[in-house]
Amino acid sequence: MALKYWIDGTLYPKDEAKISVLDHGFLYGDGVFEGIRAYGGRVFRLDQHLDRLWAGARTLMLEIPLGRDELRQAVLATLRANGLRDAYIRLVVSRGVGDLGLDPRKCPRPSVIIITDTISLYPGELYERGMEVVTVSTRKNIHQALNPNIKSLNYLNQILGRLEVNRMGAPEGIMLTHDGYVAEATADNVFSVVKGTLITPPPIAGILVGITRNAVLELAAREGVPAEEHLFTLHTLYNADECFLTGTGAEVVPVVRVDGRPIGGGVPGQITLRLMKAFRELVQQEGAPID
Ligand code: PXG
Repeated sequence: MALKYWIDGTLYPKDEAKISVLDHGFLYGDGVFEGIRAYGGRVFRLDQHLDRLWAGARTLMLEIPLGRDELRQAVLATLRANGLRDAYIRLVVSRGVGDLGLDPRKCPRPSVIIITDTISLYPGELYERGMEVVTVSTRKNIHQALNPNIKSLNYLNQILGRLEVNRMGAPEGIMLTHDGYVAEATADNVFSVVKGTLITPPPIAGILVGITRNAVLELAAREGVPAEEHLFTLHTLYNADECFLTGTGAEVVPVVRVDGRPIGGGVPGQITLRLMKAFRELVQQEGAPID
């Protein structure tokens, strides 16, 4: 049976789920989105994803044409309609159809789209052996110009980074702030472990404050691993004992080499492995039940 995608209250077969070329999400990247996971019949941190969606929409003065609980229920209903229990969920709110100018006032009705599908993950071997990442020359947008916590439909900053990552044949890449501090990966947050302390860049680094990142900080506190949010350089990262990335798609993935420098022993570190295990347990325990 073909998957069905939800657009403005109607479920369409995947091949028929289409929006207008005059939608300003398409013409200008004017809109917001979320990537969410369901594990074993539960949606992980759905409320936090909805909070982030609504926060981005508020800044963009984009009125989401349904209530939070209605959207929450629509996500769960779309998963049920597709018989999905382990899934990747993409929520999109676009400015909607307008004229060819960029004025959002010409777009009377934002569109809401819910895509639920199966997820393709990094190969399992990357989680066992760890991944090699590179740094890219494209710097993060400065948050004074475009706040990265608006998870907007304009992802060109990250895509420019990803083009470099692809050319280097790596699975992910690290982006730096305009003044050269480690910020985040193209679709993941970055952590390092230095002398037993977890360090991750602060929001001021122009990062997306990831929901997986926050869950890992909570797990670190629970596990008694000290954690700090502060800026650090590539020199610190190259000399760290451990490194890992976090994201909805990636979950917690060990990094064992950065720009050709082995990190720690060149194998996934002990704290990384503990947090990976704790995260895998958490996603099975927590979350909004689909039925
Ligand atoms: N930074 C950026 C720039 C991101 O896009 C993260 C960090 C991690 O945030 P969460 O809340 O997911 O822990 C993201 C994640 C995917 C995918 O399929 C993920 C994102 C965007 C597009 C696709 O993993 N954002």
